[in-house]
Amino acid sequence: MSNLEKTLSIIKPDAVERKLENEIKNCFINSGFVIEKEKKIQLSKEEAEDFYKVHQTKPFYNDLCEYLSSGPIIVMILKKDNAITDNRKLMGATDPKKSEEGTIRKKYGISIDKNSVHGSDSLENAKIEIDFFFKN
Ligand code: IDP
Ligand code: MG
Repeated sequence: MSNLEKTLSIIKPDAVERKLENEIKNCFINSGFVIEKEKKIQLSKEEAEDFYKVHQTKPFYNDLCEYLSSGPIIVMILKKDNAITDNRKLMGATDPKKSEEGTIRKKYGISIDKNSVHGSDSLENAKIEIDFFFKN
C-alpha cells in the first residue's frame, strides 16, 4: 500500500554558502523525492528561535539559532511514499562523523552544527514545519 507523505527539508547555510544546493537537490530527486515547493530565504534570529523552539532548553540552542539565521537557506516540501522516514535515512545521523556512507550529511556535512540539511522527524512535525514556511 502506498503512504504518500510530505516532509519539510532545509538546505542549511553551510551548504548554500558552498554552492551545494543543486547537488543536494539531486540527492533528493535521485532518491525518488518530488520537490513540490521551494524557496530561498534568510530567517531572522527570532524566526530561527521560533522554528527551533523544541530545542530551547538545549545548551546549543542560541548557537543553533544564530547559525540557521546566518545566511540564506533553501526550504522545500519533499513528497514521496514514506517521505519522512526516507528523508531521515537519506540525511544520515545528526553528527556527520557518525553518519553512514552515501548519506547527505556524510557527503557534505562539516560538523554536528554545520550538518548541511534539516528534515522533519515525524508526521506531526512535518505538518507544523510545512505550515511554518509555506502557510500564507
Ligand atoms: P536533527 O537535525 O538530526 O533532527 P536535532 O537533535 O533535532 O537533530 O537537532 C537539531 C540541530 O541542532 C541539528 O541538526 C544540529 O545542527 C544541532 N545540534 C544537535 N545536537 C547538537 C549538539 O550537541 N551540539 C551542537 N549542535 C547540535
Ligand atoms: Mg530534529
